[in-house]
Amino acid sequence: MEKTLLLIKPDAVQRNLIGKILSIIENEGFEIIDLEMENISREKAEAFYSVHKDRHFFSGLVDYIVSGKTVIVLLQRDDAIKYLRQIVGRTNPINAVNGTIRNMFGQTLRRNSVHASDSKKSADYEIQIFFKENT
Ligand code: 3AN
Repeated sequence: MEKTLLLIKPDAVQRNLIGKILSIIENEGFEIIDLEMENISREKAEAFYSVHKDRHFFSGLVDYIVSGKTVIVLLQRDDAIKYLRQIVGRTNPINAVNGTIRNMFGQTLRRNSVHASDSKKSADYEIQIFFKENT
């Protein structure tokens, strides 16, 4: 079994989509191992998105993720990382395939409702930011 991290971002939390998104995740065979809801601190957000620190969108991305509550979900499933990316869909909701989470709920490139770890290396890094005891 593989672990991965899902964030339900402020745009989705504000629109009462937590239940809908978690229900999709559970129906796709993921086990929710741990879950937290928090106002992510700027320090944690900058660490979380540190791979993007030199990109033009970095400060806007950090401002957005600290702007409201986020639900942080530790998931487990066979082939969890790749499978979650598949059901989440492309980064920009405009490009996300029909039926994917970002296609159904995403609003803009920034307000794209969820984050999913994109590799084993980033999953390990992202999980220890929020769930130290599970790594
Ligand atoms: P993904 O979340 O699909 O892995 P990344 O890691 O490339 O996508 O980007 C992380 C986040 O940064 C995205 N979810 C999106 O909100 C934001 N982002 C990515 N590219 C841009 C861009 N060109 N302009 C503004 N925001 C962006």
